[in-house]
Amino acid sequence: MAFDPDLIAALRAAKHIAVLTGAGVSAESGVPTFRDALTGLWAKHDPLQLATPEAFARDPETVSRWYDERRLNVLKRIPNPGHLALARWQHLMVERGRTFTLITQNVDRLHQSAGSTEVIEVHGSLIEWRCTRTGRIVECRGPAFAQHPMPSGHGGVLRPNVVWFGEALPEEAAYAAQHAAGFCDVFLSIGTSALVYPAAGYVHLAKSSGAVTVEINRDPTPATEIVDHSMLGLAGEIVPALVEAWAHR
Ligand code: BV8
Repeated sequence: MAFDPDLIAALRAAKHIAVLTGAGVSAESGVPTFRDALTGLWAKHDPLQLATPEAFARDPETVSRWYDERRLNVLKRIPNPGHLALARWQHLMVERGRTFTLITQNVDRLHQSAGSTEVIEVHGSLIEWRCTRTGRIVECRGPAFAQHPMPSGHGGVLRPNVVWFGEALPEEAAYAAQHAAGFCDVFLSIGTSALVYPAAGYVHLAKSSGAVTVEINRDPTPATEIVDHSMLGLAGEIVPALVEAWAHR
């Protein structure tokens, strides 16, 4: 796979690289992308209507079932070459005394399974659930919940520790993501429809801060016309080839 020499030169010169990933990076691991997440049983629901605090308040059983089903699916999935290449890239950058910040909208923890560290999860995680009364977070790696919603044991019920539409991003994650986007030399948006804010704004922040911007995505998105380099295709194919091209002089 051939890459624009200017892109490779910019990546090799970069002291700080920031990456934002979306569901497209996990698609090849068998995790439905956010909008496909409703195939089969969930075809009748609109994700924007399910992934909200109002939906959980109105119909906690349906929302709890949907998230528990998604949780059980991601627990069965393994990282794909795209995840593994990003983890390798981070370690090689650190070895070279440079920084590599991975920001993800994904809630499946596959980046961490691939070996990425200090992953900034701007939309939380399906593996963590939290008590609606105390806010206490528990990791849930077990079988399907016996009840929907599950009692937390602390006077509330368990909700997924994800960011729903209309909810603020976790403060620390939002700050770290914005800082990385504003200070990087190269920003890559990979496998995301670039539709959901504030995450979709990071590529614009990077561009206005003088970074070289890159998009790797199966389909064009609103970000496609503003980035410096756009590559259409599968993350599991393009990302490993890009890291290989960057690593070898
Ligand atoms: C906030 C976690 C304010 C949950 C997600 C009107 C009313 C209410 C809110 C708003 C509004 N207008 C705007 C807003 C703000 C809203 C928003 O942006 N809405 C959009 C729809 C317009 N944002 C919010 O509400 C955010 N919060 O604004 O809070 C606030 C401030 C202070 C105090 C209180 C409140 C919170 C947004 C977070 C929502 N949570 N996920 C869950 O998972 O259930 S969003 C979810 O969808 C993802 O996390 C992601 O962010 C988003 C899009 O998903 P993608 O990852 O991009 O996946 P998608 O399926 O869309 O696309 C996949 C892409 O991959 C495709 O382009 C495809 O081509 C590509 N692809 C597929 N396969 C491959 C591939 N590419 C490469 N290789 C492949 N193999």
